[in-house]
Amino acid sequence: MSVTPAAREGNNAASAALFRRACEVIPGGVNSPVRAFRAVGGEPFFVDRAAGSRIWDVDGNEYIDYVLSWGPMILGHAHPAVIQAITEAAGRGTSYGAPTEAEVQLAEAVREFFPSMERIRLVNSGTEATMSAVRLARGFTGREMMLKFEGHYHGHGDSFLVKAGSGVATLGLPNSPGVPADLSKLTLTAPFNDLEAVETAFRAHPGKIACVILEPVVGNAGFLPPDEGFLHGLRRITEEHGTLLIFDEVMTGFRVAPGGAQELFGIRPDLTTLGKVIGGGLPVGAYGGRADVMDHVAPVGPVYQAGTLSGNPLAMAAGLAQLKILREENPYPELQRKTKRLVEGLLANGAEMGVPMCGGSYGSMWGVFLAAGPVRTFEDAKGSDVDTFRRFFHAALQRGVFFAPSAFEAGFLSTAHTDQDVEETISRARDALRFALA
Ligand code: HOZ
Repeated sequence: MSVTPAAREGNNAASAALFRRACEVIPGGVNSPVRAFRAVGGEPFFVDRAAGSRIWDVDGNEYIDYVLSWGPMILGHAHPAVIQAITEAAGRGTSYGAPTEAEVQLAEAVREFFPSMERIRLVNSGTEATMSAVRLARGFTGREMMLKFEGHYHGHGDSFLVKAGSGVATLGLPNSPGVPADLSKLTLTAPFNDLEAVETAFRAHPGKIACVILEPVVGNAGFLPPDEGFLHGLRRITEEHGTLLIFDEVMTGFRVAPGGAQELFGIRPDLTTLGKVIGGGLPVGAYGGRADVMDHVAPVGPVYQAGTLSGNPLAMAAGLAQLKILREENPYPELQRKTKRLVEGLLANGAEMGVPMCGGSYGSMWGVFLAAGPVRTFEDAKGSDVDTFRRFFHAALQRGVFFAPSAFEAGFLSTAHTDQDVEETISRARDALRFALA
């Protein structure tokens, strides 16, 4: 694999030393595979601190951050109101294992943004949310199969590790050992944006499919928007077959629009999963939806799901503080304007240098591919120029811009990113692209 030398060349000794230590005690030196930079080569930097639109590594290098903890930091890093809320909550104790008002408040706040989530169960991660939603769909319908889309990533639950996106795609692991074959057989897949393939799956398995789950705007295979009519088509097909439609809005929630993709495209899914933004950077997930379905969850119903740290008071405080600001300040038009400008600038760089590039954004979620496009499916995404992307990624990092370390991940923008940050990024990215092509 040809990549540029390790990023921050000449000034990465502390990160390199930490990575060597980490590799001795942590598999691959990281606690989540994409962080290891395997898709782009070289070694990850280790973070010292972050504030606003910036993140600093332990060698003192500063980056404009478009990863933003993979989405949660919509107000930027270390927003004072969020930090204050966490600090105050911590002073009252860090976990109780008994209900609190803050859990009710967060569930109510989420429902204001997502009216389809009539009842909500709070969990600790997006993975927990999706696993629980699928179990619920199976319990509610009495059916065992589920349908997902190629390149979509719904966390690392067993049933989802079939043709998954994100790190699974990045590392070229189509499926994961350790997932029982009998379970994988229950996961059907279809290409994204292909309603005919979905119809075919339903014809082949009549009365057997409990749910269709998808990222309505994909972030884990790069940024892939749905074709016009695709989501409405899924809604129609699932209704016809008595199958639950699950929108995994862990990435899109509060990002593509305040009320996620369901608001943007005007669809009411049966169940929704959330994470990231609702925790303000602390570990939180949620699943929710139709009351008659959610009332099958224990203790009301028989579908079991539980968690010692679910509804953790620190996470509730962080999430509430963040959602309060989103509701009161409505930063969405500004976020959208800046994100559009960023993508437009990156694409203009490509055009200037004759590099085939395409991309887009909704709200503050965005992505570009080194491909002429259109990129509509995971197969299309895999056809993009990943080698040039690797060199571009490192060249950008060396110029102080942190893009996602994989061609198959979406980017984000926060309210802390200024117009100047965006223009600076476009200009540094122009230099980085020139270097990557040289
Ligand atoms: N699954 C995340 C990207 N879509 C990566 C999370 C992480 O590595 O922190």
